[in-house]
Amino acid sequence: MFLFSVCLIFPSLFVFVTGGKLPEPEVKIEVLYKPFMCYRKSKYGDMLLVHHEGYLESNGTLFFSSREHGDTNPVWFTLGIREVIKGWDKGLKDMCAGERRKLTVPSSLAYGKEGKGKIPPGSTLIFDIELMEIRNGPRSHDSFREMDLNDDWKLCREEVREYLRKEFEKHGYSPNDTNHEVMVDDIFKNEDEDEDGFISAREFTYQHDEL
Ligand SMILES: [Ca+2]
Ligand SMILES: [Ca+2]
Repeated sequence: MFLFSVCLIFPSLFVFVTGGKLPEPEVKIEVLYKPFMCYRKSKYGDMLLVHHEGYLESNGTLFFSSREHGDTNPVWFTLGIREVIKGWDKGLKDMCAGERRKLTVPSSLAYGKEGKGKIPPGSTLIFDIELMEIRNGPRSHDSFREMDLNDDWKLCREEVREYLRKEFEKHGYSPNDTNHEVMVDDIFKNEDEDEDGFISAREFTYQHDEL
């Protein structure tokens, strides 16, 4: 299959010229409990283990509880890579293990106009979330964000090539090494699991081989 991965690396210039982005709606964060001791706070790229309940703001219906079957089924996810709804990525930063928060998430940062399952279209959601544990993510979120030059949450060949060029330059090698193309091929063969011609944040974060 021929994969045509077009990639505009610098669209931010265009955004600037056309007057900038509209402000994104915010998540309302209320801290329900904060432990006295806090050794580390959650940051993008960390893996978080949480218990949570989700309610519809409109009528208070509980649509999900990880404690439905006792305390045995908390959920792991990686913060900041859109593995979960945007409202969680925004609302669970700088949180201590043991902390409990109430998040009020507008639909545009949750399931939007379509809704999902028990969640009707356009629903504002309320979550009661307890952070049980924080672990280091397998790969740095920061390095992904650094490589993703056009901020579209996926890496195209041009971005990976640019990254290699900079890395080689940093270590004093020729920036025009033709081996780079072979390396880019190899990287995509290993990392682009769904073979769509891009390395998504998810594919990047869960890979084991270092770039
Ligand atoms: Ca990109
Ligand atoms: Ca992919």
